[in-house]
Amino acid sequence: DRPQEPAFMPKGNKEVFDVPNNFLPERYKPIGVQIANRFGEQANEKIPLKDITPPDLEGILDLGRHENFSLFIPKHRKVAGKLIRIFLAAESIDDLLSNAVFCRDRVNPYLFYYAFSVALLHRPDTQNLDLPSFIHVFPDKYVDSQVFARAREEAHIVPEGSRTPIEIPQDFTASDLDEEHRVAYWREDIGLNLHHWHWHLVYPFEGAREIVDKNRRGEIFYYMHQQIIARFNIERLCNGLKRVVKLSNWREPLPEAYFPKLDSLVASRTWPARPVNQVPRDLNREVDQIRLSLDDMDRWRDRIYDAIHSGVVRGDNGQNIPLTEFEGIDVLGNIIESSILSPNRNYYGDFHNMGHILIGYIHDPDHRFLEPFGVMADPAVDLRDPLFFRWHAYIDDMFQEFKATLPRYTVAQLNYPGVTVTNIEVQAKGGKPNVLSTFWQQSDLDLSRGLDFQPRGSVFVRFTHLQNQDFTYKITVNNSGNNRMGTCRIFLAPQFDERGNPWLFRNQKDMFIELDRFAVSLKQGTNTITRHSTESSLTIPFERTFRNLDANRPTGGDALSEFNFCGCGWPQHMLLPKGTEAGYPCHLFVMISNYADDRVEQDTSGTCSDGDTFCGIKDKLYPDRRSMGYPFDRMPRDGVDTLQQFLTPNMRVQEVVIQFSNRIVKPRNRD
Ligand code: CUO
Repeated sequence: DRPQEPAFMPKGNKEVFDVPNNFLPERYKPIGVQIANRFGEQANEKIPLKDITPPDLEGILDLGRHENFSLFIPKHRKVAGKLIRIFLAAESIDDLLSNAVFCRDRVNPYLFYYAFSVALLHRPDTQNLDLPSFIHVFPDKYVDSQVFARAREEAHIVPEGSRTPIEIPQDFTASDLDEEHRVAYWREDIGLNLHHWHWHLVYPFEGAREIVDKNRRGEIFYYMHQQIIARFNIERLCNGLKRVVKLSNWREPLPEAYFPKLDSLVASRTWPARPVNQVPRDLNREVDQIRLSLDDMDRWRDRIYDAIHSGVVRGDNGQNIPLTEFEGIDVLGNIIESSILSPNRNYYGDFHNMGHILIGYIHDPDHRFLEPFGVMADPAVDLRDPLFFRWHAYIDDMFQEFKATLPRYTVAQLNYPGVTVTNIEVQAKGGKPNVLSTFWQQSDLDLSRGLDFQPRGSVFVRFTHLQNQDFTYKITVNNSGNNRMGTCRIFLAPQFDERGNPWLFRNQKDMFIELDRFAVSLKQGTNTITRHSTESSLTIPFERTFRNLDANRPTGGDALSEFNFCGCGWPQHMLLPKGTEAGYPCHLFVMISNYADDRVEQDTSGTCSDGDTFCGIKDKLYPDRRSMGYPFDRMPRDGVDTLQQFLTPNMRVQEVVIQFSNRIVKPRNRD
């Protein structure tokens, strides 16, 4: 009963592939018939496969089947790029399927899943194909390792129907002795980690150019991660912690420890832990083809700052490329991340990605202990680690340094003459006006697919996560002009800093988190805009984050067929910060901007566009022409010290509180 690799086959389906004998790996060829019979017996359908010339897997197989895989590792990127190209090049769906089946039995499972997902996401002929959710295929990346032994026991001994969900304790990675643990519920939120992983699936930084080169991808890298940091900072303030300290010196001990308590079922290894006060050192790991010195990091940093301060980037032919007011951030995003769209990767290096690697291998920089990488080196799990935020705070600081060089928005660039926001009210279901409410909720997750080769029925784990009560915005807008359109932009920030003082605008602007953005049509006179929190352009519904999380839970029809791209989006249950039991005071900011300056002409019908604030819209332009983060992405004009001074008539601020209730709501259907 050792855990097997998960089957790439929908649970409950009784279909098997009719695999041609020459597809089988050498060791299975002599017993091909027996294997086919064994699985064929239980199937009611055999799916024929087209016989193909096997793809060239040279290099790809150098990554063993029982090793861990990460996008950040250069050697892994190379093989992933090659495998993606194999899947993209397949001429038809039948060819793709045969290639996939051929590879599935040979290639590292994480690598296979990643490359196959990217291909399905980007091939025009696979847009309606479904992909098993990452959480179902690899639950070991998200769930306390102790749960698996208990789940297996449950699956083998207890008949389906009599099983009870296995509860994952909320505090399984540390205790309250560790300050950082106060926000572990946020870092380790399964939905948040899935979002982050999915984002990197949608925005690969290497592979084929056609899958990397997406509209404003460098800028969206900046913005999505900037908002993660802003949200994490608010979460910290809600829990009595200071804003995160950027990791700017990679020669100093790092006090933040992390003990993930995850086991990789594929690699049959525990994810390495990082004790307190580890110090980064030069990496020299031949096995991963990594050589990285701290001096490299210094050099790349200095060159990037040179570019920011001079406003000019040096291209790979020595040409000068100006960092322009609107597109500069996109170029800089590709440089810092870096992606293959970086205009000069030799010179500016691979700064952000290598930072992840540096910390990910801090426990074994020269591979003398034969240890694999830690969570920081894998975008599926890195958000769990406190250092993720320290590193990304540094990355964000670079972007902010650039933003500070841009012209300030003038009143004319902010105002929408004749449009005045006269009132804002939010109302949570069953609550008081302008009081938002949060609480703990438990949800169940079926582990059975990631557990065992043969489905033995559902085995549920029960986890506890933050949740917010649905709420409604009611916004009153006066329009003294003709009928016209506007873009309603809603943001939220804390009213006070960590010492309880009111903010200077130049600091508070970085704390604003985007809650929603949508077009409104304004008639002449008074308009009342009503908008529900679940309609947010930021979020996707709980069911889509987890997809089939619970068979008893109703899922929308679109949730299945459009999972591929639509799985990207901030989870609805994390829309609001936790707040405090006393009620956490926030500024709710609403702006109606001039639609003529925001609009992007394109037809987006038929594509899923919720969650587009962080994820864009597949194969389309980013649906807002303004700089991402507008109007908070730049330093304020002269004379503006406070939020109130920043406001133009088309903006308004309402004081609201977020009230946290320390109660746990049980799953709707199971108990
Ligand atoms: Cu998403 Cu560093 O980019 O983890």
